[in-house]
Amino acid sequence: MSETICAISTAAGMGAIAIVRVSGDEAISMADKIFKSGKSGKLLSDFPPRKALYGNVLNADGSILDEVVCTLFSGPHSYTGEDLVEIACHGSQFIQQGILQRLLDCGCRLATPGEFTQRAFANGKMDLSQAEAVADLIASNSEASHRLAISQMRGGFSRELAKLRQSLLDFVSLIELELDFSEEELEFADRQKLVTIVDEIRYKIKTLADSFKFGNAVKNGIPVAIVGETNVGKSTLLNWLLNEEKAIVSDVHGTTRDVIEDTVLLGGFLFRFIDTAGIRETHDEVESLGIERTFRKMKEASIVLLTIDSSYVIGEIKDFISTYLPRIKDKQVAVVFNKTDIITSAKRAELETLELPAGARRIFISAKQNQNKQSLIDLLLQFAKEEQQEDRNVVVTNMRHYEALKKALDAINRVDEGLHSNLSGDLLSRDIRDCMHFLGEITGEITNDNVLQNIFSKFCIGK
Ligand SMILES: Nc1nc2c(ncn2[C@@H]2O[C@H](COP(=O)(O)OP(=O)(O)OP(=O)(O)O)[C@@H](O)[C@H]2O)c(=O)[nH]1
Ligand SMILES: [Mg+2]
Repeated sequence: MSETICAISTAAGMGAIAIVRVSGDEAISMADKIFKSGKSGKLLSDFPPRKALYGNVLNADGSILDEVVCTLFSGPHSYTGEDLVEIACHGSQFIQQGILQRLLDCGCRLATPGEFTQRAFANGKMDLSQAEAVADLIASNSEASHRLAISQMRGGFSRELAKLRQSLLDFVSLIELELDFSEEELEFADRQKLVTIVDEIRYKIKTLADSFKFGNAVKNGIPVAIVGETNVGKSTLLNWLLNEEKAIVSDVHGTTRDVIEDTVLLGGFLFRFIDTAGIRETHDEVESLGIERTFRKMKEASIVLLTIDSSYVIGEIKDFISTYLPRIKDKQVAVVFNKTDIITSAKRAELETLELPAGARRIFISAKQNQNKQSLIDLLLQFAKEEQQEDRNVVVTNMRHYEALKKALDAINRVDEGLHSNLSGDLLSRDIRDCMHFLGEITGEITNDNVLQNIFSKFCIGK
């Protein structure tokens, strides 16, 4: 017996139409208490399910609260797997609250965030990774994040995990069969064949785990670190890219002391621009901590904009580039010559011919005078396309899944080592079961209340 819950599923505030959802054993009988069909005055329960019915929601005294359309889905053929009623009413907040209050008076309870989806999970309508994808879909803000969320919600990732778990199960069965017959010293499993199977499984888990870098960039924005010496115009550049006065700009060296970041959608890609504390020698403790963060962000980024004040003397620019550029490994790098509005054409020619290490791109801008922005954006888009050209079937976008995959990978690595060192079957079997356990955590086959609460509390109410 499940408690019947209700919530407004549409966005808070006034809209043309709002939807109130009711789910649980008594959803239909409660709806019957407040809703009568338009002409005939029949009850919702008089009609077959999955039909939209026009009618009225009545106040306790029988007067009309609103004209609505009610849709009935009887369980298990509903989103939650339970009886579910959706009442589409006019979007006045007064009406929405009025309908909700009528339901509460009938004994319904307000749903907690994500409770409808949690019930869908509990009733086997979807696994946990699919439920999480529902939240991602609602939050998706670019073509790519939308594509990944849809694919995960439709079960692409779940199927991949189910295949892996099945291979592991077949594998562990063989080993455990051997254990049952250990007295007879039978070997059912050809060790060499097992090594091949483990290699395959390991490769697949690793591919999934590796896809997280890409998936995370799609969901949270491709991280672009803006780094350079103090006062070169990094914060000005950030504000310029975001079209917003996000960071404080001043001609005092060391203005930015902490990381400031925000996302913006450019040409269909979500970028996360990260402004950092300028690099210089300092005895200021807070500033030093800020500079440490600069290096950390630089390491974590996919793209680095090494920003230079073009008006500095050429020797200093060369020193800076040759000190810091080699430290930026495995990333897309652009040396951004800023403040081109205050340099001579001779200086510019010098900077244009300055030797840069292979792979680093060069671009001239004036963030303050709004010069050459489109070229910078084009360059960023080119980087983004290279970053995201991966054509994977399944991409991991969720940190929880990534953590579980890493643990599964450790476990399967132990199995591999075990096979090579002739580890006994019972120890092998334990590591394989560990690996299955971690994969099961992703889909929710293995879970606990804390994990569930943590996941669903981040949902919107009414979903
Ligand atoms: N002429 C000119 N001045 C600029 C340009 N970009 C930034 N500035 C100026 O340079 C000074 C420093 O700019 P910021 O954006 O605060 O520099 P920053 O690199 O963030 O400095 P820190 O946070 O101290 O590391 C400000 O006075 C800006 O107005 C530019 O393209 N041309
Ligand atoms: Mg700054």
